[in-house]
Amino acid sequence: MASANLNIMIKAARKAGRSLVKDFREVENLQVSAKGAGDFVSRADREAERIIKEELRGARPNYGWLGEETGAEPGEDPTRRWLVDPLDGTTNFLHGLPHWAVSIALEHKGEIVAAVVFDPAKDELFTAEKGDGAFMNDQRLRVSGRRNMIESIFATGVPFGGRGTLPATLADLARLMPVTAGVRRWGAAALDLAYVAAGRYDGYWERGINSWDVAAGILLVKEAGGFVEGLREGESALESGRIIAGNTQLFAPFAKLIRERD
Ligand code: LIP
Repeated sequence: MASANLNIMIKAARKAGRSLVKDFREVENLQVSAKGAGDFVSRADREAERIIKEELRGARPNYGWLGEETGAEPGEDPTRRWLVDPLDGTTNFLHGLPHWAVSIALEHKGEIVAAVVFDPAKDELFTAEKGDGAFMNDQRLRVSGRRNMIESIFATGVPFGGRGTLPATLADLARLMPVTAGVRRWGAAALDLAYVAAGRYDGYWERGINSWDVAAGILLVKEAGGFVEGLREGESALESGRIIAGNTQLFAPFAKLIRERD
């Protein structure tokens, strides 16, 4: 039985999703004009965040806010905060690739307690509340049961545009590729984590990620029986910008391999 807060989050995600689907159809027509699509997607992103903010702050005006497009705003209640990425997978959206999501998380006293990751293109709604499990379209989620790295696939984000984390990520890939069934780089961290929770990926890691990208996905993985940590033991995956997530059996060997460099 979803709580009132989770129902508010689902309503906001679906309303923003309807707006984004309409804009996504337009983007596909804009592929020919190099500049036009970029500006159009920025407007789509901001409109989605406006919709979500209106819904969430209308229902819970005293909660704090952190959104990718509008930044941080403290609330009268210092213990609760929304973390929102209105369009995770922006570059996919820009290029007409149907792999992007709305990500909404509720944080209470520094811990994520409710999560929604909505993929309108595939009509997959991932939800979780602390202690109540993780679901996709009301189907209970469990992380995969794979025990052997060589049978497992992992997701990550490969830095682009001169980001300083590229050498470390390439070194990760050089260590990981020979001992796994492969790596996927699909460009949306929220969905990468949702897919770990759903058992589609066996693990995910990324260096240089924003809290709003992963906040909801972190709870999905934990509520589906997986593990999530920062890149260094004891480091916060939410605040450090570096994350490792995996299923129950593989998290330890996977994290050990990624941490070899650090
Ligand atoms: C994206 C992340 C992805 C990362 C991209 C980008 P955005 O978020 O979800 O995992 O590799 O560089 O940061 O910018 O689409 O919200």
